[in-house]
Amino acid sequence: MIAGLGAAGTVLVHSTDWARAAARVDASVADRVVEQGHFVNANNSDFPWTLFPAYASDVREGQKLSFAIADKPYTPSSAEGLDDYHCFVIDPKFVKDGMVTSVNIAPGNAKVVHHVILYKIEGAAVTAALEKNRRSAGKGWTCFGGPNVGSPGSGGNWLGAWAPGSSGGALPVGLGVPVKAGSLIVMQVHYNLANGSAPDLSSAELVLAPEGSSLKVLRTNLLFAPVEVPCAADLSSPDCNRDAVLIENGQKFGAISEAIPRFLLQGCNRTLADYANAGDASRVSTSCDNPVRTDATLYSVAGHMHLRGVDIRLELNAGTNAAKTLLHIPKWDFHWQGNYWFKTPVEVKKGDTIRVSCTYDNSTGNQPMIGDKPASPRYIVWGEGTTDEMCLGVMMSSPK
Ligand SMILES: [Cu+2]
Repeated sequence: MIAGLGAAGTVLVHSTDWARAAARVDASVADRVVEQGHFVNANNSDFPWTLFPAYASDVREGQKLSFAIADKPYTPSSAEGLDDYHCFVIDPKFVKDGMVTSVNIAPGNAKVVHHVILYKIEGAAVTAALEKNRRSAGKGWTCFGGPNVGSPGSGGNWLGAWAPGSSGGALPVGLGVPVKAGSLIVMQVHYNLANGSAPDLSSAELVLAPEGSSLKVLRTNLLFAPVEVPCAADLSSPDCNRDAVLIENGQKFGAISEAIPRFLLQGCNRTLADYANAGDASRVSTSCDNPVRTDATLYSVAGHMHLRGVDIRLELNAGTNAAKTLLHIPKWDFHWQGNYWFKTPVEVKKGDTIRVSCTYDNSTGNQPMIGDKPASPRYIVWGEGTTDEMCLGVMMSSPK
């Protein structure tokens, strides 16, 4: 049995709902811009982004598909640590190939839901996902990093995502995320239990383009940089030992979590020596030039770090005369992970680079709260836990 299929049917999208959503989102984002002065572009001149949902006026009539993680709430738990990543399988019953033009994800319980990612499961991965679901009696499975059913990485299998600050909704006019007949959707929910557990019933709503629409393909790209953030130089607890942290993460999140920090250093031409002199650890920076592999049009950018991140930047062709800042959030807030849609989409070419740069504050006075106590300082590597860190850029683009 496949858990989680909610009511699916043909209904029209009502533009009044969208207008309300747009007003609410615009107001809240605008407030934060004023309060925090978050956004700076390369020349401090024109505000390069428009605020989501930029395309809400373009409400297309199509088929709406609604589903939830399951038919009853799921209560997260974690044998080790504070994070439960759970993958739920949904059969959307796609009988034909199609294009998704709107993705709305509704986190069920804000106390515990830290992100939701919808993955497209196609081809051989369908069998693997059904088998994992069967073995869990339809309850889904623990899934750090992704569904782990052999589907491609780097964002190619993303259908949509929600994280604090996301607003979701209609995609830009003329674009859609392709879905295949017979494919499944895995809904990965990251539950953080730093404030205890609580039942959740997250859900999502997709709009499919009417048959015969000719839309360009929109896809998600992920950009990475290594995360190597030592403790302040005057600390020497076991938690501040990188090797010990890697072993602990391996036990919590599987062997791949020990390998990822090494892959990131190699892929970005870095060594640990680049991160050796952290001082009081209040400003530890990292960056990586990610190659653009195909000519494409960029439509949106987003940044992702966890609780110790303070600054994130995405820059096209950094260090050249043609350098262009795509996104800069100089006062990072975990609740600011939404997509920023370019007013004018940005053209990129094969051979260009996109540098993702992150800065963290791992000083003793800036440790995240676990319940009512601050966490003890530790060496931070790339990891799935809320108290680990990531340095991730998320873009939506259309290949030429
Ligand atoms: Cu993360």
